[in-house]
Amino acid sequence: MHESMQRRRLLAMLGGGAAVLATRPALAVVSGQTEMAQVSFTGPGANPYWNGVGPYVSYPQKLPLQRLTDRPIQLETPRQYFREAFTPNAAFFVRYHLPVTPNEVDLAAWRLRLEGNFEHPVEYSFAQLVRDFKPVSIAAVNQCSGNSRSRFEPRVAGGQWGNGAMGNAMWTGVRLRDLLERAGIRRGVGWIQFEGLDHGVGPAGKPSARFMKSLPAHDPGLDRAVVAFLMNGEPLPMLNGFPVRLVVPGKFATYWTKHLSFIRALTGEDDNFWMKPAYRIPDTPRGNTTPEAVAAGKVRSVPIGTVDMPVRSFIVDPDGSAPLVQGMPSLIRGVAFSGQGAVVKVEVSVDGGKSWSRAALGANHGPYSFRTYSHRWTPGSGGRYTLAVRATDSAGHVQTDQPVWNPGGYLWNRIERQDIVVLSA
Ligand SMILES: Nc1nc2c(c(=O)[nH]1)N[C@H]1C(S)=C(S)[C@@H](COP(=O)(O)O)O[C@H]1N2
Ligand SMILES: [Mo]
Repeated sequence: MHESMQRRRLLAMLGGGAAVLATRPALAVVSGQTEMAQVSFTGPGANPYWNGVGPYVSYPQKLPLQRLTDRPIQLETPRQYFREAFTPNAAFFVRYHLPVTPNEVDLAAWRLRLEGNFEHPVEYSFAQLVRDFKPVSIAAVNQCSGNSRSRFEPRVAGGQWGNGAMGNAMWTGVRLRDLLERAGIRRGVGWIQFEGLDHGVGPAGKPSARFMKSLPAHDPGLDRAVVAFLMNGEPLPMLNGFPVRLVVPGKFATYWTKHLSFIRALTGEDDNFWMKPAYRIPDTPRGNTTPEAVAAGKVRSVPIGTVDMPVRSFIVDPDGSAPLVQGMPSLIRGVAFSGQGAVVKVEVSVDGGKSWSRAALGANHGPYSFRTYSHRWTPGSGGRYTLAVRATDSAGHVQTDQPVWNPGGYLWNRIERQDIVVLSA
């Protein structure tokens, strides 16, 4: 949609009685048609499925997604929605940490506040954000730090996501730096903190915990960051952060604060629970360590925001649910991305990773987006095959077969495989 049309629609929404968007996630519907058998894979092996194994549940503004937990709400995107570069808003995964999340936001009353050590602490209405700044759009992948955590061996605590705790969207909004520059960051400010509207009893047992995340004031991620009011050209679904969320292209989703309402300039380091001990990775190559090293207290940790997302690629089709047929052309396809440099190459293997062929890349939507790939393959004989895919980014990172292990279950990016059967013709 044309940008000025989007702005007109948003402003119409402000004035036109639809200022309150109600969603009521409490009225979630378990879809009888698509609910899967409840399988459990609590251990000891890694999850063998592409997705996690929760039931399909439909929340307001959402298609049936795979539910991990309801309080806080965690919903995983099923595999088939990753055929396209842009993930539909209604299928986009959902992750919260606190049980009380907004069902509605009154746009007439809502404000984005810049407070703390700014020269000019200031607050903006939704209309001011839309009207008074030059909007920008960027395609970027929102991926949970714990995406694919259920692959970890030995298993680790935390949401047992398959591969569906990620999604790509075209985000439109205001450059974070424009807001920070107008407010003026005072000398001595080290960190910028972000907070949304959700709250409730947190893991530390505090009854009114808030989810707060901070990045260093000079982090290059903040130069790319956008305070987004549109997702794929539409207002954000409530569960994805209506009315605005922070988008930090290249960084893990934990920094992409939903319902963003407070931006704080801090002089000291932020050591709230969500910065320490949560969301930290070993200060080692690939964030890799061992249970033994952790038990021995030998692992120095840093916030996961210290790194950008490592390169990954996924097989969406074929998914192993039906056999292919000897002599019949088929399409191996999926998506790839990296937070550390644009995807420049995707390779596909039909022999479990022994030999590789270069796949064709789909349209380029910028370095932080999903890039689709496809590879036409005509199986020459019947039998069992293991497909594999690996991507390379512009910084030269290539996916490997080495798994990663850390106690948080973060940074998984091993080469993906899919077993399939080919029928003899
Ligand atoms: N306000 C708020 N923002 C948040 C979170 C949260 O719990 N509260 N979780 C973060 C994490 S860890 C993830 S993975 C993403 C999930 O984004 P989504 O729900 O739009 O998919 O939101 C991030 N932003
Ligand atoms: Mo996350």
